Amino acid sequence: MKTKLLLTLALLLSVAMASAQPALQNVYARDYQSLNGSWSYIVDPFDNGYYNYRLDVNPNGFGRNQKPSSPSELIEYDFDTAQRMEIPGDWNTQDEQLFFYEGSVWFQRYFSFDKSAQSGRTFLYFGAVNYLCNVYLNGREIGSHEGGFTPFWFDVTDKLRDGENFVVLRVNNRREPHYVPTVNADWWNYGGITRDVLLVNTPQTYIADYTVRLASGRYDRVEVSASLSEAVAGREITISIPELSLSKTLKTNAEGRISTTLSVKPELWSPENPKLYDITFTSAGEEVADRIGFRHITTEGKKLLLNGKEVFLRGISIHEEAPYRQGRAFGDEDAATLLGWAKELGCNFVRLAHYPHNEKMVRKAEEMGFMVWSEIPVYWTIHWENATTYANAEKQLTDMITRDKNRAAIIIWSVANETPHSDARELFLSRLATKTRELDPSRLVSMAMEVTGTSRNVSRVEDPMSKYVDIISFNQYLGWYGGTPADCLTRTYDIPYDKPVFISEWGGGALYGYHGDDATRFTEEYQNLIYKNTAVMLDKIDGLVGCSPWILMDFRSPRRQLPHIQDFFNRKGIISERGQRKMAFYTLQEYYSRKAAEQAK
Ligand code: GCB
Repeated sequence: MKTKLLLTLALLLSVAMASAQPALQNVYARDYQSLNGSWSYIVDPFDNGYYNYRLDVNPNGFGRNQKPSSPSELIEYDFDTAQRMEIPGDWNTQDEQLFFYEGSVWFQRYFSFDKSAQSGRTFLYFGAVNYLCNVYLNGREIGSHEGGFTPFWFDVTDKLRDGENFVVLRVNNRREPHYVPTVNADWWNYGGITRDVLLVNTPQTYIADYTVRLASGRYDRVEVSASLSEAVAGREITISIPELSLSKTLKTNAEGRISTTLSVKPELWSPENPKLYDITFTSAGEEVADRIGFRHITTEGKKLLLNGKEVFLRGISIHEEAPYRQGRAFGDEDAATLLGWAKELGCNFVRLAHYPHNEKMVRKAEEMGFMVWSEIPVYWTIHWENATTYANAEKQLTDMITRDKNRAAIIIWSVANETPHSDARELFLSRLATKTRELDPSRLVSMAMEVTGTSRNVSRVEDPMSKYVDIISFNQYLGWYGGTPADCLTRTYDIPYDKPVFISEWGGGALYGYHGDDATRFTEEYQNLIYKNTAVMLDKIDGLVGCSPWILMDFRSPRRQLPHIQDFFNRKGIISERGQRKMAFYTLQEYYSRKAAEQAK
C-alpha cells in the first residue's frame, strides 16, 4: 500500500514538472518552408562532438559548426565536406555502415531566411526524430527532445538571421532500459530525422489548437473549441463550414479560448462514405483550414457501434515500414501503397502499431475510409516503477492525441502492448487510461493484452486492466507460438467481461515463394493454414468485433535471425517487403469478403 502511494506521488510529481507549450494544430495547413532534402552528417560513436575528453558537455561541440579561422587552427570535423543523406529518412538504410548502428549521428544543413519578410513568429518543427536529439541554430543550442514518434518544435523567431542560417542536430538512438520503448522490441531501431522538418510562420498570437466533433450522443450538434497561443481576451475567431452554410464568430475569453455548440446535422463519416468537410478557423487575418469528419464510436455490452450501428473491424496491423525501398516510411506515397494493399484485402480498419505513425498516414487512412487504432510504444517490459518513464509515456500519449484528435478515422487510443502483469504496471497503465479519457472522452481506450491461461482447450483472457478499457483486445498466436494450426479448429475462449472483444494480433511467418507441405515452418502453406483455421476459430468467439492480424508487410527486426528465411525480417507479413502477396493474403481477403457480406445483411 505504502509503495503504491509513493509510486503515485512520484508519478504525479514527474508529470507536473513537464512544461507545456501551446499546440501547433495541423501544421501542414500553416505557412511553412520545408527544410527536407540533403543534409550533411557525421557519425559519432563516442559522442566526441558532444563531450570533451573529461566527458563534460563541450561548449565548442559540433553544434557550433565551426570553421578554422586560419590554416593553423585545429578543428577536427567539417560538415561542408562530410557525407550527405536525405531527410526525412532513417540512417540505417541510407548508409550500409549504419545498418546496425545505435549511437549518435550529427546532421547539418544551411538554409536562407528573409528576415525583412518575417512578421509574427517562426518555429523550427520536426515531425519526429528517433530517439534523443539536441537542436542547434546558428551555433547555439535551442533545445532537446526525447521520444522517436511525436512532433516537437522550437520558437526561433529571434534566433534567425537574415540570409544564411544553419541548423545542426545531434541525434542519438541508443536504447536504454527506462526509455519508451525500452531496450527490447521486435522492430528496427531506425535512427535519424525520420519525418518532415519545417520552418513554420505564424502570427505573433496564432490559432494554436482546435477540436471539432459531434456532441456526445447527438447527431445534430457539433462541438467546437479553439484556443490562441496566448491568453488574449476579446479576439474574434470565426469558424466556417461552407458546405453546411455555417459561419460563426465568437470572442475569446480571458484564457484566449472559444467554445460553442453548433446546431448542424452533418453527413456522417464511415468506411463506406468517408465524408470530410472543409473547415476553416480565421482570426486577425490568419486562416487555418482543415478537413474534418463526424462520427460516433461507442460500445453497448459486447457490441461495437459506429454511428449507432454494429460494426465488425476487418483490420490489419501495419508498422511504419517503407514498402519496396525499406526503412522508415514517411509521406503520401508510402501511405498510399500500404493502405492501398489494406483496401485490396477488404479492410475497413488498420492498427497502426506500435507507436504513433506519421500524420500523413493517419490522414490518408481517414480519406480512404479506414478506422484507425493508434498507440504509444509502451511495449513489453517497460520500467513501470520509474517516474521518468511514466512522464515520458504520458507526454507521448498527450502529443499523439493533440496531433490527431480531429481525425474521425481514429476510433481507439491504445496505451500499451503485451505487458507483464504487476501492481506497478496496473498503476502506470490505469493512469495512462485515465489521462486518455481526460484528453479525449470521444474515443475508445484499449491496450493489447494477452491470453492468460488455457485449460482443456479453453483460453482465458483475465487481466485487471480490463476495467480500464472499453474494448478487450488481446494478441494470440495459436499455431505459431505454441500449439499447431489444427488446434485453432477446436480452441474456444472464455472472456469474462461484458465488453466487445478484439484480437489485436494473430498470424505466423512465411517466406514469400517458399513452398512445401503445410506442416513445414515458414512455408506459405503453413502460414496459410493458420489463416484458414484461425478464421474458423474467430467465428466462435463470443463478442468478437474484429481483428487486426499480424501483419500487412514483412518488416525489419533485429530479433529475426534465421539465415535465408528471415535475414533480419519478421516474416509474418502477408505481403513481402517487395510487395509480393503470399497465399495467406488471399485467405484473409476471402474471410473479409465473407464478413463484409454478413455485415451488409
Ligand atoms: C507480438 C508483438 C509484435 C511482434 C509479434 C511477433 O506479440 O506485439 O510486436 O512483432 O508478436 O511477430 O512475434
